[in-house]
Amino acid sequence: MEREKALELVKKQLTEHRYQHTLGVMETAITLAGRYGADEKKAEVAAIFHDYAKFRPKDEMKEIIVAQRFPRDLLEFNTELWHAPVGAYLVEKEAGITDREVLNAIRYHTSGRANMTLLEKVIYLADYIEPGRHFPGVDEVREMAKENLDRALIKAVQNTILFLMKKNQTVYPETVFTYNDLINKLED
Ligand code: DGI
Ligand code: FE
Ligand code: FE
Repeated sequence: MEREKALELVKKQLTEHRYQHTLGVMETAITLAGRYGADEKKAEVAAIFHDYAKFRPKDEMKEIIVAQRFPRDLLEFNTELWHAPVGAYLVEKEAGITDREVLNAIRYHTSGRANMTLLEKVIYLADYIEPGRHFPGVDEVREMAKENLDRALIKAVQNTILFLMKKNQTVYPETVFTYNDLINKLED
């Protein structure tokens, strides 16, 4: 899909702030894709649509999770996790995106998963380090992302888990699987 058409579709779904975040993720994802050899066009489309479902009503998201047989344990964890798999579903249904790699990059952009593809890593990391993000540790990950995609990704996942723990929040198992898998594969 053309960039302008995709942006037009997604703008209607988002607040202005979230739309600006989306533009940042798009630019960052294209840069990372170029740097690490992922498909830049797929990175662009996945980035544009990654938060498509962010503002859907919770009851609508819940219905989709049940009807589509997404992992039921999602319902027991932070509702913030829901927009990723629900987004992948709605982007296919409403925007006509059928590319599985793009849809999976959207689906796993919040938790990650074991055995992430290059495109999934690019989108996860771009979401974390886009220029509009301001939180402790983000600059360190930005620097790491210039050198080593996996190391930067590990740092981002670690920071996310630590952030959740400090706030006494639960950590979704898939997020822990992501972390363990990346550590196990790390070559030093
Ligand atoms: O949608 P964004 O804000 O751009 O970023 P995101 O899709 O990475 O969502 C981040 C939110 O999801 C943040 O509020 C923390 C939450 N989150 C991420 N991983 C986990 C999580 N919440 C729980 N409970 N468990 C997780 O593993
Ligand atoms: Fe998100
Ligand atoms: Fe996002």
